[in-house]
Amino acid sequence: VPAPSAGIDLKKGLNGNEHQAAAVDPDRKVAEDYEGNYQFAPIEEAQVSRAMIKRYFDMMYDRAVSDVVVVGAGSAGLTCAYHLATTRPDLKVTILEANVAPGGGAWLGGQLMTPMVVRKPADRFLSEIGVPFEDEGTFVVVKHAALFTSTLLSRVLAQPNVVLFNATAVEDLIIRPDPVSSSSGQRIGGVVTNWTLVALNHDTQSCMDPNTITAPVIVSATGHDGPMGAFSAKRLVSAGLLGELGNMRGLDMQRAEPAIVNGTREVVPGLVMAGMELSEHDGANRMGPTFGAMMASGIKAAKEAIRIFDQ
Ligand code: AHZ
Repeated sequence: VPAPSAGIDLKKGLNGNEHQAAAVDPDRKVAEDYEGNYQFAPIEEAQVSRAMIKRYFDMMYDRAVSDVVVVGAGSAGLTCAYHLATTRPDLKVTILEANVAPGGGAWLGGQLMTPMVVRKPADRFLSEIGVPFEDEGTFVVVKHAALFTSTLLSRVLAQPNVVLFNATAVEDLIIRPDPVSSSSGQRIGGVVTNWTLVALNHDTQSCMDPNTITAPVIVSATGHDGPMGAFSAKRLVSAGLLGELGNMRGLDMQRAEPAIVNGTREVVPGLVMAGMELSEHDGANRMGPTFGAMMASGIKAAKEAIRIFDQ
């Protein structure tokens, strides 16, 4: 760390990286001076715009064809993406999250309280990603759910094969005929996307067409029913691929957690369902504020996705 008021050689940049110097006048020195003369390297507005636009649209161009799309960046979706991306660095893992803030319901524990409870053996995942906890015997407690979510999110985003598009809603599924390999005669071949702010305004504007991402495997982890939740489960019903929703049952921690993990599977060819969305699909109990099943379901969904991809 340079001393306050030390001149910083822009040939090397703030971190000593040669590449930073290329963008600025190599002979200009700027001061990291907290005594009243802090200066920044020069920049033009268009450089800022182009720095974002180019990268964002390059990512969109590249991920229009992905290997696995994870819909929903809650605790189940993010765990799935982490396991997928770290186990298979060769796969293009694309996460779509309707909200601006990824994390779903995992920023807080129960009733807006901060500690997060995780039943064993799912504590192993906390250790894997480096989240500390207090051991209570059969379960562990993370001091703040946000410590889990922010750590997991940072680990996921650090993987070079992961791209996250947040503020982007899945509006529909790509459903193709597949009479050969599918007993239903159809398989899911991708997702239909739109900016969430557009998706929320379909009732107020004339048709605003969406975009698509194709992939051989989609993992849907959109949570239980709500303004956007249980998206794929509900779409499967309206598309005739599922008779009716099972509907989430009452709270029973003992039954709910294993039911969600063991039920995590390819529900329709090409579509794996994980997390609490499954409670709506299968009619499983809810578990309330205990998060181990979300992690284990995410890991199982990743294993399923890899199995399908490798078929
Ligand atoms: O914004 C949603 C959230 O971040 C996102 N999502 C929903 N529909 C979407 C769509 N396109 C893109 N159409 C969409 N994103 O999906 C995320 C779901 O996260 P979540 O935390 O709601 O679900 P989860 O299954 O990962 O975790 C559930 C946590 C719960 S709920 C519960 C109970 O009610 O008893 N208990 C637990 C542990």
